[in-house]
Amino acid sequence: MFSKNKTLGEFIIENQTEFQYSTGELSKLINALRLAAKVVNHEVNKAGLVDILGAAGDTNIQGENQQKLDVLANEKFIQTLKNREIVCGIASEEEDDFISINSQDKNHQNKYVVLIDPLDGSSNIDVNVSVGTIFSIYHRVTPVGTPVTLEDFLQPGKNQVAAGYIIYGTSTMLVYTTGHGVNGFTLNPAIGTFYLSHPNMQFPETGKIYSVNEGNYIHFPQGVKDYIKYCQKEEGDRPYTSRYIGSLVSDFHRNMIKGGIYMYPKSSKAQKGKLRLLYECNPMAFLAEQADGKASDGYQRIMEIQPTELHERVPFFCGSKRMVEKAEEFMKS
Ligand code: AHM
Ligand code: MG
Repeated sequence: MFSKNKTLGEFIIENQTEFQYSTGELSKLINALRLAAKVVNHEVNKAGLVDILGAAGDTNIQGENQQKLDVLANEKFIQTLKNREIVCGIASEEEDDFISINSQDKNHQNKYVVLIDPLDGSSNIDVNVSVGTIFSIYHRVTPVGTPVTLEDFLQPGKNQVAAGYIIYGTSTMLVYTTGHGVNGFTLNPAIGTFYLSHPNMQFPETGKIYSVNEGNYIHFPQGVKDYIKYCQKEEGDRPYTSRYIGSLVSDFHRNMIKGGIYMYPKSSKAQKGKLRLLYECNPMAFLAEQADGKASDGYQRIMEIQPTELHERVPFFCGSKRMVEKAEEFMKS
């Protein structure tokens, strides 16, 4: 189908030279994520066929009911990264604490930590709606060869060396950036290979889609209410259209292709919003900026925020540059 297109494997090798001091470690790490993505994709796709649906009974640190596939995806990504001994630490939205790898081994030279939301939007699985995996990669700040510490994970998003997502949609795609633009690869399931199908992805400068859970409207800050009314007003290129899947990766992916804004503001019910800075907002913000878009908490750049805890939440406005700027204008007034 995409026989003329580059495979993800080929693309990774070709672009390895982008990193001046690269030892190939980051390439290997992205390869490991690609492998885990294929395994999880297989599981997600058969979710409708086997008795794997429903809550696993556990609740994660945020007090949410974990679905079986969350647990499974979490295991697959962590296992793959551990087995390949490719990172020195992992933090997952589904784990209370970070995981230190090979911390006893003083010869362990791995430099990178991975933060991951193994299966975001998992409440959509039972109804056959797209879900995604989000990942974020940082260079550790503590010395190589020592056990990782919390400090290695609590870095502002601007320190990310790579970030991406896998969308398990009508087709499965892996979209990622290493700080040199955003590229999207589509999985050909027949042969299990990702092909470069969306080179150099970019948000249109503005768009006509706004994505927000309007069920929370009365609880939103006045700035958000006013911006929503602005989106709905008949004037110029408005009214915009409302599209909300409730699956961040899917809403982001659509808006990046078509032009739009995604918002998860704070509300009187949730003072810091819902989305997690480290596992969801920072990686999406890095992708957005690399794709000519913008990501903000309503007032400042997401990637400037200094995290203070692993599972910190933050209000999130992300998408086409001009639309996010407009939303910020309303927030400020
Ligand atoms: P999750 O990490 O528990 O899956 O929650 C994150 C998801 C996002 O994918 C989505 O955009 C948002 O939660 C939807 O939340 P809501 O149902 O409150 O609109
Ligand atoms: Mg999530």
